[in-house]
Amino acid sequence: MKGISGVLLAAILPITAFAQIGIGVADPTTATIYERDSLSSGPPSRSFNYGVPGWDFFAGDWNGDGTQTIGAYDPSSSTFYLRNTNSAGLPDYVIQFGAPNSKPVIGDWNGDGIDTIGVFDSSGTFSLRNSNNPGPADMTFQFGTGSWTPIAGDWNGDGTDSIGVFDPNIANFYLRNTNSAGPPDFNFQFGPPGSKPLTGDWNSDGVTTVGVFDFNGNFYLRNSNSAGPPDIGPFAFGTGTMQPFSFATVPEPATSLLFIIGCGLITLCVSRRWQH
Ligand SMILES: [Ca+2]
Ligand SMILES: [Ca+2]
Ligand SMILES: [Ca+2]
Repeated sequence: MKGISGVLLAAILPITAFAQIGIGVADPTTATIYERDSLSSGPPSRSFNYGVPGWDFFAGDWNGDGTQTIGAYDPSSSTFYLRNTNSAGLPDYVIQFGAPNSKPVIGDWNGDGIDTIGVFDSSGTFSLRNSNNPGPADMTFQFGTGSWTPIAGDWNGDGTDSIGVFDPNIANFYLRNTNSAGPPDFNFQFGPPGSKPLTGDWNSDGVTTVGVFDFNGNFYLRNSNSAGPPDIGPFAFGTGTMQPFSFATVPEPATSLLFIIGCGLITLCVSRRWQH
C-alpha cells in the first residue's frame, strides 16, 4: 500500500500545486466587477455587482482555501468588506481598520495562507494586520510617499508577502522583501506613465511580479521584477477608468481529480482490509 500511496501522492502533488491566475477590473462608478480566467483579451468569465460606487476593489484569499475572492474598501470610513466567493452578495467580513482616506493593501504578511488587510496612509505609512477582524496593526512602518499606490506580493518567493509602492507619474516600482522601513530591494520602471499597478504570479513559479493597466484599458504583465518589455500583453480588458486586480484560483479539474483519486485510495484500502 505504501508504494501505491507514494506513487499516487507524487502524481497528485504537482497537479494541486498548480494554481490558475486570472485578471479582473472593477468599474468604480457602478461597483461592477468583471473577471476573466485567463491572461488575455476576451469576454469576462463572470461579472457581478459588489459594494458601492466610489469604493476600492481587489481580491484575496480571506479563508485560506486557495482561491482569491472579491474584497472592497470604503475610504470614507476606512472599512473593508470581504467576501469568500466571486459573486454578488453580502460580505463575510466587515472590518474597520486604519485612518479614513487611506489606500487598501492586501497580503499574506505571516505566510499562513490567508490574505489579510492593510492600509497605506497619506504620510506614506503602512499599517498591516495578520487577521481579518478588528484590532490594532501588527506592523506599522513608513515606506514611500503617500501619494503613491501601495502594492504587495511575494517578491522573493519565500512564502510571505511584503509591500511595495508604485509612482504612477513615472511608472516606477519600489519593492521591499520585508515589512519594515528601509530601502527598496527592487527599484525599476515598467509600463506607461499614468498606469495603475497590479501584481500576480503570472507564470506560477511562486514569485509575485508586477503588471500595469494603462489609460486605454490594456494590461502589461512581466514575469520578473525588473525593467523590460512585458512577457504577457499588452492585451485589452475593461476600460482605462476601471481598477485592475489579479486573482489566483485552484482549478476545478484538479479538485475533481483529487476527489476521484482520494475515493479510489479509500476503496483500495477498504478492499485490502477485507482481503486480510
Ligand atoms: Ca496571513
Ligand atoms: Ca516574500
Ligand atoms: Ca511568477
